[in-house]
This record gives sequence, C-alpha cells and structure tokens, in this order.
Amino acid sequence: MAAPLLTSLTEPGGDRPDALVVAGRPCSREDLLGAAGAVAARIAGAPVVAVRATPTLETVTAVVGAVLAGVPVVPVPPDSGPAERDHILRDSGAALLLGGTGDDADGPAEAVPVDPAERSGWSEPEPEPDSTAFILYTSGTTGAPKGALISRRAVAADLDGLADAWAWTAEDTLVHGLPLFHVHGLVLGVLGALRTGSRLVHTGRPTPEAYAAAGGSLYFGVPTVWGRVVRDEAAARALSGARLLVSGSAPLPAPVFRGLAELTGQLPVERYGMTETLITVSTRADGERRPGYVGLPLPGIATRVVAEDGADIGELEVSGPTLFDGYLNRPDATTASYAADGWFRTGDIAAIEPDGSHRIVGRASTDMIKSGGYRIGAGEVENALLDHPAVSEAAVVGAPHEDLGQEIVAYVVADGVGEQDLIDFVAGRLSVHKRPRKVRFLDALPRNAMGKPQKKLLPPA
Ligand code: MCA
Ligand code: AMP
Repeated sequence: MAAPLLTSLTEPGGDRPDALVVAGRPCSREDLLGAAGAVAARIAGAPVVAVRATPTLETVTAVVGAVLAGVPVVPVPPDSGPAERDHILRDSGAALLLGGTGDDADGPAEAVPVDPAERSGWSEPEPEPDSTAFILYTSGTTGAPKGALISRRAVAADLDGLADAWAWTAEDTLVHGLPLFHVHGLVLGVLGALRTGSRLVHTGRPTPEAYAAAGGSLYFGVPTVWGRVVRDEAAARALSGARLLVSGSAPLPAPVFRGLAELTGQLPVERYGMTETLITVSTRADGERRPGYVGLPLPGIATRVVAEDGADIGELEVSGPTLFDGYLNRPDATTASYAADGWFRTGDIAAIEPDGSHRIVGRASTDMIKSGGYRIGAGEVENALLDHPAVSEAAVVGAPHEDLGQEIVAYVVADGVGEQDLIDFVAGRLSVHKRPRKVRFLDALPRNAMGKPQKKLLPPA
C-alpha cells in the first residue's frame, strides 16, 4: 500500500478544532478527513474530477477527498467564463464537477455536492506514487491552456523539499489567501500544510489586513501581495512576529524586499518554480537572503543555464523528481518543452552565481505575461479578443505595472466597440484576471515584410 500523501491527516491530535481556518470557517483534521471521506466515496472510480476552486472549505474538502480516492483533480478557476471553463472540462475529460452549482455555470459537467459537515470513513489504499494527482491548466504563449499532469510523487517530493528548505514543521501556522487553482495556493498552500501538519489559515483574499490579523509564523504571497503589505505600514509591522515571509510566482521587486525588511524586521525568502516543475529553487530559511536572488535548488533538483557562446546568462533548464509528466493530449507541446537530453526548458532566463545562488532575469518569450503572479499567454487573450465580431486584429503584451508587475495591454483594430466593452468581453469568456487592463485602438498592427505582427513596434501603452 502506498504511503498517504497528506500524512498529517491520520496522525494523533487531529481533534484541534481550528487546525484549518478557511475564509473564517474553522475545521479540525478529523472533521476534514470525515468530510473528505464522503467525497471520496462519491467519486471513487471516476477517471478524473473537476473542482470549482473557490477559496472555501468546500474546495479544500473536495481536493482532499479526491486525493484520498486517488482521482486526479482538475481545479477550475471559479470566475472562468464559458470558453475557458468548457475547454478545461472537455480537454481533461472531467464529467463531474465538485462544488458545482447545478446550473449553467457548470458547463458540460455534472455537479457533485461537497458538504464539510458530512462524516464518512474511508479506508481504501492510496494509489501508487506515479499516478496523477492533479491536472493543472496553464497558459502557453499561444492557444488555449494546457493541462500539466502532476504526479503524487512530484507533489510529495516538492513538499518535502520545501519543508527541508524552510524548516517547515507542525509547529508552524501557515497563512495565505492565494487562489486554490494553482500550484502556489493549492499544492503548497493547502497540501503543504496537510503534509507537514502545520496549521493553515486561508484568508479568503490575500489582503494586507487579513494577513496582519492572522497571527501566523509562515506567510506565502505573490509580489503584488507583498507590495500591498509594504504600502500598508500597520499591516506590515504586524507581521514582525512571523518566522518566515515567502514570496514567489513572479519576481519580487527590490524596493518591496527592502520595504518588508524595514517594516517587519525580516528579510523575505524568495523561491522560484513553475506549474510544470513545481518549486525547484528556493532561498533556505538558514541561508543568505538577497534581493533579486531565488536561492539554491531543492534537494534532488538539478539546474543548468544554457547560454550561447559562453555567456553566463541563458535559459534555465531543470531536472528532478518534481517535474510533471507532460501535457494532457499534447505530445507535441510536451516534446517541445524538453531539451534533447531530457532536461525541462523553463523558458526563463537566469544566471547561477559561483556560490550556486540563482537569479531570474527575465523570460525568453514576451508572449508569456505575469500579472499579479498569474501566468497569462498573450495568444489566449488575442484569440478571445478576435472572437468579438467588431475586432479584426489583436496584439497583447505585458506592460510594466507598479502593483501587478505587468499589466495586460491589448492593441486592437476594431470598429464600433469601446475599451470597457472589450475588457468585459474577455473577462466574461476567460478568467477575470486574463482581461486586458487597457485597450488601445490602432488603424493597423505594425507588421514585418512577412506580415507577422511586430510587437516591439507597438506604441507605448
Ligand atoms: C474586475 N472584476 C471584474 C472585472 N473587473 N469582474 C468582471 N468583469 C470585469 N471586467 C472583479 C473581479 O472578479 C474581482 O472580484 C475583483 O474585480 C478584483 O479582481 P482583480 O482586479 O483581478 O484583482 P486584483 O487586485 O488585480 O488581484 C490581485 C491579486 C491577484 C489578489 C494579487 O492577482 C492574485 O490573487 N494573484 C495570485 C496569483 C497566483 O496565485 N499565482 C500562482 C500561480 P472579486 O473581488 O469578487 O473576486 S502558480 C505559480 O506561479 C508557480 C508555481 C509559483 O512559482 O508559484
Ligand atoms: P506558473 O506556471 O503560473 O506557475 O508560472 C511560472 C513562471 O512564474 C515561471 O516560469 C517564472 O517566469 C515565474 N516565476 C515564478 N517564481 C518566480 C520568481 N521567484 N522570480 C521570478 N519569476 C518567477
């Protein structure tokens, strides 16, 4: 029988009533296990199950139930419009939607109820480590999001590596308010707590006030969240009792690093990863913390920089036990993401210092945008804009933005439609965070002699 993934669920002391607090609702580990057991019984044998991933105790219960039952989980962003939701459901083959609403919002899936108040025993063995735990949809530079297959082995290896790097134990209280449909908030932020046995306070939304009020020892945030914390001095000062402030998902600007240091008395810890690789590089709790550096490879991870002509900056490639098992239904894209000798090509440009510390300096493709820590492919937003009958051409870029890191700016050739209409159109078809924040109207897109749009010739946003 394979070892349980969420080790702490069956350990002694599971009756602490506030072991988890999700958006204000407390739950013990015993009660979570009972409610998740009921979910497991309901979905056992399904090839795959989707979860409407609201930031709630229902989502935590649903995901834990699927992990117990060994059914691969496909989180669906709760605000995703029909185009994105239906793509995720159809491509993954998920016929069941845990936490579905039972109406049109479920798309082609059948709603399966999730009730955190239910109790049911579940004693079936967990599946083998090589089986798929999650199918996580993530944007490429073009086309619709691809489903990254994440094994139970990869999740376990990553969480154990992070526990080692951060000295993360059952003594900690983890606090964050990140979305529950990505690696950061779901895999690290929920499964991490349930594997290490730390308490978990999920604040619903990642606001500075909620972080300040939660009294945690370990905090997770994307740089946008940390920037907002720094701008809220009282909230920042309230975090001075924490043990570790961790930033990831996008580059942490040096002024935010320094602001946190000044206001909390703590140097933040930065770590780096991707949906496809999970977290591969991190500053250690007992290591040096420098702005702009993401630290050392986790145990078992190897990294290399592939640079042209002896340069010391180039594309970062990684290998190790936390890597994904390919993109579902996309053997072409899977093959393209690996170098000939089997290393995964991250698409990030990095440098490795002589002491082994990693610095992420940019992305190989300008068509991959990071806004508020969300990864957004320019092509997906362009396709959504082109679905509007008034739009004939579209080019989408990420422009530097103080709060979000990058903001999505769309350049369109269109007739008879306004900026807000197009913003709302994209927000209604895809996830809301994929909407352009600005739309600029042009007579024509700049193109080269081959007719290919030249994004670097677009006017400033
Ligand atoms: C605004 N809203 C709209 C519209 N405009 N709704 C419909 N139509 C519109 N046109 C609503 C939204 O639904 C939302 O409502 C509210 O306005 C605010 O949304 P938004 O403007 O998007 O919020 P924000 O302030 O921009 O969000 C900042 C944020 C967010 C909270 C930091 O970006 C965030 O949660 N980021 C985390 C991303 C993350 O976890 N990435 C990890 C990827 P309502 O209030 O009702 O919701 S994993 C990863 O990267 C790797 C593995 C790693 O390294 O971690
Ligand atoms: P996602 O697949 O949403 O998980 O996004 C992965 C991407 O986020 C990586 O390829 C990087 O471009 C970016 N990223 C994650 N963590 C960091 C970090 N600490 N510094 C810079 N970029 C990061």
